[in-house]
Amino acid sequence: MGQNLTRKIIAAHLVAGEMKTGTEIAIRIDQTLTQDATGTMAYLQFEAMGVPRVKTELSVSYVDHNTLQTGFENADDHRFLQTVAAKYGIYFSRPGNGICHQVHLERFGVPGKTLLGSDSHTPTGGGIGMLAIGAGGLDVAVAMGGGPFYLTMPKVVKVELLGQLKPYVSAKDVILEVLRRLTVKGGVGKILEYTGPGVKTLTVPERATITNMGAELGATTSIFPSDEVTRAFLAAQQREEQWVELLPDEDAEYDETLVIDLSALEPLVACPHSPDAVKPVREMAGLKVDQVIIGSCTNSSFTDLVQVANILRGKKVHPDVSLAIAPGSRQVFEMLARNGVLADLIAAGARILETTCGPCIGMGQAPATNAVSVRTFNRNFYGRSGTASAKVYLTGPETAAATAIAGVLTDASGLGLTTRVEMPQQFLVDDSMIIPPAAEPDKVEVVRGPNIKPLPVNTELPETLQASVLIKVEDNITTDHIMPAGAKILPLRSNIPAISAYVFSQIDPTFAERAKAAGSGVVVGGHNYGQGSSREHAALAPMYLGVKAVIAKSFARIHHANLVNFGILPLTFVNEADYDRINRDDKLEIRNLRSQLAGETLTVHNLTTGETFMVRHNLSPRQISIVTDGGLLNHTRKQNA
Ligand code: MIC
Ligand code: SF4
Repeated sequence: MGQNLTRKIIAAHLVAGEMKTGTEIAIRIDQTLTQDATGTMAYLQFEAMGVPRVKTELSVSYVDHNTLQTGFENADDHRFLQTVAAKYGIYFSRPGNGICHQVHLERFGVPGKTLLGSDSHTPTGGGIGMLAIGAGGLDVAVAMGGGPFYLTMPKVVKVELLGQLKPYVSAKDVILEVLRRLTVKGGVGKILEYTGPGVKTLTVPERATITNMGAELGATTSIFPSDEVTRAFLAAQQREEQWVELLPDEDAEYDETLVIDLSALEPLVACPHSPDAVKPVREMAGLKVDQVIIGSCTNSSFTDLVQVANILRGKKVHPDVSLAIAPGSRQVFEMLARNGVLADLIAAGARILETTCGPCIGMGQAPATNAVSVRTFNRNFYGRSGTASAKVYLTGPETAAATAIAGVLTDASGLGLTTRVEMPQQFLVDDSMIIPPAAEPDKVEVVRGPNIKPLPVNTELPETLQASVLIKVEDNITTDHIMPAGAKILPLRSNIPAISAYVFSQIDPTFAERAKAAGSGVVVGGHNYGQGSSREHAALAPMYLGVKAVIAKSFARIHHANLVNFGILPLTFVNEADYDRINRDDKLEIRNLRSQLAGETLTVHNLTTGETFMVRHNLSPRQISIVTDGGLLNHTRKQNA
């Protein structure tokens, strides 16, 4: 039987393990990317490793998240990132150059290469045929130092695309349909590989929209083949020489199959507060809308915004709607300015924002109390917009633009669109906002502002672990619940003592105080605990507050890895009914931790109720030593000593 594309790329990069589904493998990483909100920590960790220069083929540091400079903190971090990049051999994409995933696709992505990024939407690169995976900053730091990336060998799902999208249906609707079918935990342990005759009808930016938002399935990543469409994209970016054809074998085997008829799709919307709460726009049409925002790494490409302009041209934004538009990159922005499309957007009444993540991560444009906000983004988690009472709906650009004019949620099928926007033959290429590493790195001094605090280090796990249940939460808790972002908290990303005060603050503002007082704590969670972002702060800050273990029904991939990296024990219930028998403030005890970890299950004593229950760990021997040593940095230090 033939091989699928995913297995071909993994095989070409495999450095340890066997490609057996569910077992731990390690792969070589060709490229890395970081963004500023996770990057400061990643580079502090890289510095701690003592490697003089990155060992990857290419590493890029982007500034796109923390760009609202309401105090010195973010600007200080940018300066730190720029000097670290110069010193250690990393390309630096300046603030204003665009969102990391959009710029990486345009200027650096190469089919068949592996990309590890400290951002969960790194799979955007799958649109160009890369094996692009999101991870915690520490894993990315290790990869920059030349170390492999460890992951569980995933199942490969064949997503067969048939037919062709109607002019008013977009790539966003394809991924919303996948989310509707698989849910936010349906992709855990899987890679989605897109195949079939429908693939060639989608441009690279459209493919990238689909692989980008595959992150919301909890998937390891998503990937498209590299074909003539990919070649045309690279040629338009003046990088045709980097193209290689990459296809699955004709008789390739897959673990599962999903068939999607593109011709049958209609405009879809994800309702509050989850990307998988998907319905046809038609069913929700007429809902009064207060805000529309178009942008983010999912839907801010040149073709997306030209389509938006085609809908807005000659019309005005509804008087009750605030429309904001953030182009995804400087390339997109400048092209819109030069061909006059920007003028159409301005004339319609759009508020044009910087080419950054912006409102997607709560950096400005928080909606009004109880407002309905329609966004072309990928996440609508509770509170993420900055307004807890707001209701955020996720749609494609056509629906968003039509809605901005009508003032109510509007199905784009009635717009009379007859063609889809074609990808340009030539993009405007100007890399002057990407600074190459210094020619004389020894002369570069890394500049650290007062907001950059040293990395806290964990201690070894004790033989008998005694800890109080600090909080008990339900299914699908996101990292935005655990460690919120937004304009107020994000500037503290390089200051763990300060940011830790906000852990779980949206659910229980007393958490941080109680955790500190308890000294040693446990978090109890439901299914898919820690879904969403790659932010390791959702492990690092709880660790700083004394959290020693998380007992959940199941975990999201990146958060599970981050817990291990910082020495917090991730455990799952053997019998899910035991979740109901634990209460906040119960005292739990795990005896003989190391010998129990040598087996598959552990006994937990609930000292408060007098009951015992069983938990499971699915850690490899390597991960067991990392976690018991108090995290990867301690573990590495111990091994080197
Ligand atoms: C997000 O979309 O949640 C973020 C902000 O890009 C995060 C990274 C972060 O928290 O810094 C992600 O997706 O990993
Ligand atoms: Fe930025 Fe939003 Fe994309 Fe995260 S999802 S990288 S915050 S645009």
